[in-house]
Amino acid sequence: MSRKKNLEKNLEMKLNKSKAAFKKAQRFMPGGVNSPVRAFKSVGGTPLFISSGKGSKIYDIDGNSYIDYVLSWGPLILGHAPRTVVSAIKKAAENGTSYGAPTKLETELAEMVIQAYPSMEKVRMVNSGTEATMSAIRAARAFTGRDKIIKFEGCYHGHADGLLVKAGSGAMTLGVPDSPGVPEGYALNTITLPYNDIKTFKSMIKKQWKKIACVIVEPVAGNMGCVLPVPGFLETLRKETLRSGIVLIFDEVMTGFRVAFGGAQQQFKIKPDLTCLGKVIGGGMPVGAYGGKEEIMSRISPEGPVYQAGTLSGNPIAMTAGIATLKTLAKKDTYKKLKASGDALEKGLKAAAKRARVKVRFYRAGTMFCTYFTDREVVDFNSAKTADTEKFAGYFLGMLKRGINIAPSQFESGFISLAHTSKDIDKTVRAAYEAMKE
Ligand code: KE4
Repeated sequence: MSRKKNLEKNLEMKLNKSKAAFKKAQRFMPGGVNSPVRAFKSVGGTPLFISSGKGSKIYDIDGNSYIDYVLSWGPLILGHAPRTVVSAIKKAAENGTSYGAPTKLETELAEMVIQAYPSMEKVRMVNSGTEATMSAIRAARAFTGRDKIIKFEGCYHGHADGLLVKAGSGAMTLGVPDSPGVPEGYALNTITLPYNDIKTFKSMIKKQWKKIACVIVEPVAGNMGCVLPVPGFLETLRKETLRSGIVLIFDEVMTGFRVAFGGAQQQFKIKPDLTCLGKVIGGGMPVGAYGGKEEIMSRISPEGPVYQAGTLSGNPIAMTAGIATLKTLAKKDTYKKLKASGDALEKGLKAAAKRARVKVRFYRAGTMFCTYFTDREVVDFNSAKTADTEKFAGYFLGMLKRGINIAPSQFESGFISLAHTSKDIDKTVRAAYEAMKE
């Protein structure tokens, strides 16, 4: 039996109710989940069915509790069920959940986002990061009249067809579909390059710039674990796109309000033409947003001809949750506190690995991080894939049985919230040492 299976077998945890719930869920939903990563496929075991969350903790239906570093994949930077957000949602719900007509709440959140992201002169609210990136790409194609896009291997921008494309083997790195159901034609317009590879990027621009509408990038990559941009990478993207009239899109769905209040663009002082946001700006409710230069955004319907719409876009409950969240984040010392927690966790986890004599590489950008089980420097998808996923699965299960919930995949980022206490972090570091030693 594989290590993973073995570990799962002797997980001294009561998971009977989650097991039964998962069995039933699989009868009605593909894989029993509404988003693949939740099914624990890459780590084995039964996915936890959650009954509630409060602060830094989540509770499963078997009564087990966990300090949570998934935080709904990023949105819950204030922790679970923060009082201010929950009470604001309750109050707003009394007035109705959606009108399909303008409300002042949308303007309020839009103004808060634009204040935090000065590169965004105009913004459109949508319901997910996927909608944000697919709409931003459409806006870039309309603005430039060009069809091709450049993305980077290991970056994930949601599941729109043209983005489920991997690097083709061809010298032109023309895309090939990365999922059944994506037509060849879509893939051919997507060029996928290695992340952080400045040379390859520059030569591609030289060859193809006339056909390229936009470059879309995670300014800190959070979907192959956590990979930082090497010095000069983002600056080169900005310089080359500016020179060739290509739209630079920063996908800050994950980094927004996480790497810093003003996102990676504030941290790295780069001004993109368009920015995509999500996760944190909905405070746990479904919100995405895209925006940027007025000359691009003014072409979006109904101001311009580029069509994009959404029944629940900007709905009052989601706007209320986002406004309450950003108001708390805008308070003095919030990011000082978040940084202190991040520093403590990083220091503790590195020390735990050293004491357990396990080779790991730990990367962090603000409140997002990743522990890779490899001794190789991780700078792109290929180096991320040198991580030992079996070792990671053992670590994941070892943390779970010690009451720590981390992302169930080596190629995901972890997140810290304002609700995580130093006690939580001490317990996490102790558990990590024991799980790694195991
Ligand atoms: P959504 O459509 O899932 O709201 O956003 C897509 C998206 C776009 N851009 C970036 C940088 C993202 O990280 C995401 C979504 N992130 C994943 C986490 N790896 C969401 C978790 C999931 O798919 O269940």
